[in-house]
Amino acid sequence: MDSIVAPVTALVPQPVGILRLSGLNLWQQIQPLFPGLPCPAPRKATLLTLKRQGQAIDSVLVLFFPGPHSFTGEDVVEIQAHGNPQNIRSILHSIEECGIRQAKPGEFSLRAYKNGKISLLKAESLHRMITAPTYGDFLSAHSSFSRPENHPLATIKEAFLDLLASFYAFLDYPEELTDSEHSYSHSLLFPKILTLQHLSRHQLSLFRKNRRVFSSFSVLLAGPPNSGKSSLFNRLLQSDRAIVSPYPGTTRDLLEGRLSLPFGDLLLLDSAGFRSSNDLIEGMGISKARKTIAHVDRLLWVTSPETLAPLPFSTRTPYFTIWNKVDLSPPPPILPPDFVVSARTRKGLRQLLDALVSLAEDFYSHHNNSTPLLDSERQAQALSSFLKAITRAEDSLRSNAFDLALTSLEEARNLLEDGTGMISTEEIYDRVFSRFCLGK
Ligand SMILES: Nc1nc2c(ncn2[C@@H]2O[C@H](COP(=O)(O)OP(=O)(O)O)[C@@H](O)[C@H]2O)c(=O)[nH]1
Ligand SMILES: [Mg+2]
Repeated sequence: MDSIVAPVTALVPQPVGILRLSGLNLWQQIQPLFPGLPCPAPRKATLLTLKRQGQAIDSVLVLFFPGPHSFTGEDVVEIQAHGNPQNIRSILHSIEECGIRQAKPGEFSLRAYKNGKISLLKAESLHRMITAPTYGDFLSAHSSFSRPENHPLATIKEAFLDLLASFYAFLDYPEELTDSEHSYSHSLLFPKILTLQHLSRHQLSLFRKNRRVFSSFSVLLAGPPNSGKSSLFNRLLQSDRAIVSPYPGTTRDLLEGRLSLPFGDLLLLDSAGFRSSNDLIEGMGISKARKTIAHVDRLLWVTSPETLAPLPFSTRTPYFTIWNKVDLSPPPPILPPDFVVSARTRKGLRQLLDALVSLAEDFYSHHNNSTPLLDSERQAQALSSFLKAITRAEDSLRSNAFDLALTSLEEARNLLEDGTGMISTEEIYDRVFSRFCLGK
C-alpha cells in the first residue's frame, strides 16, 4: 500500500500546523527531508531541521509511531511545523517529492479499520466525534467510541444473536424435542423478535428526530403572539437574529440560535405565537412549535400584559412561566410567574439566563451516560432494512414457513453485519451450544 500524507490542521495562519503521514518504512521514505538524521525515538517529540534539496526550510517537531502500534497500524509520522499556510503547503510538496501521495478523506481511519486497529462502529463514532455539531453530540459519540459495547447496534446485535441461536436450535434439533417443547420453543421466538423490533424502532426514531435538538440542551420560547418571544430570543443570544415587530404573527418558522457555554451548547428556539390562524404558513409554524415542545429540555412560556394566557395544554416537558414587559406592568398576583423580565429594559434577564445555564450544566453533567445514538445515515439504513427483514421472518414464522423465516433471518444477519461488520459464525454457534441445553 502506498504511503499517504495529509495536513491535520486547517491551512490558515496559526502558530502550529500539523501534517500526518502513514506508510510502511516511512522514515526511509522521508529521509531526504532529514538528511543523515537517525529515525527519532518512538513516541518522543524530537526537534529536527527539515530540509528541501539540502536547504533548511523549517524547524519542526517530529513524532514517530512505529507500526503496528500506531493509529493506522502502519508507521505513522506527525510533523508539527510553523503554521504559516505557505510553509505547510511547501512541506506537503516536499513530502510528495519523496513519493508520498496526499490522502483521500478518511483514508487514515480506513487503514486503521483494514489493519484491525478499530472496528467499523468505532470508525464511525470517531467520525461523528470529529464532525459533531454540538458538544452533546460529541459526548454521545465519545461514549460509543470509548465503550463500543454500548453502541445501539452492539445492543441490537446481542438481541439478534440470541434470536438466531434460538431459531437454529429450534430448526436443527427438532427430533430432540417433544411436541409441546417444539411449540414452546416456537412461541419463545416471538418475544425475542418483538424485543428486537422495539429496540430497532426506538433507535431509528431517536436518530430520525432532529438530532441537534435531541443532543444539545434545548430551550423553546413559546407563548401567545406579541408576548416578546423574539425580543427575548435576541436578547439572550445578544444578536438581532429574529424579526421583532408589533404585528402579531411575525415569527412563522422555528428559529434556532446557540449559546456556546463551557460545557456544551445551549440551543435556543424561537417559535410562532400560539393562536388560531387562518394563515397557512403561520399555521404550519404553530404546528411545528407544538411538535417541538415534546423534544426540548425546557419550555419557556412567555406572556405579557397584553397576552396573559396560562399554558393552554399539558406537557411532560418541564417549563418556566415568564412574565415579559414588566416595564409596562407587573404580573398579576393570582398567577405568579417563575421569572419576571423585560426584554426592553433587560430587567430580570440575568436571573433567567443564570437559571438556564445552570440547567444546561446539569444536563451536560449527566450527558456522559446518555443514550448512545446511531452514528450515521448508513447505520440507520442498515438498521431499517434489518427491521424489515426480521418482520418478514416473523410473518413467515407465524405461518410456519420455516424455510422462508430462515432466509429472512439470514438476510437480517447480513444487513446487521454490513451495519456493524462484526458477526462471525463462530459467535452464533458458541451461543447455540453454551446457552441451550440440547444434550439431553
Ligand atoms: N414595552 C415592552 N415591549 C416589548 C418588550 N418585549 C417586546 N416588546 C414589544 O412587543 C412587540 C412584540 O415583540 P416580539 O418579540 O416580536 O413578540 P413575539 O411575537 O412574541 O415574538 C414588539 O413591538 C416589541 O418591541 C418589553 O419587554 N417591553
Ligand atoms: Mg416572534
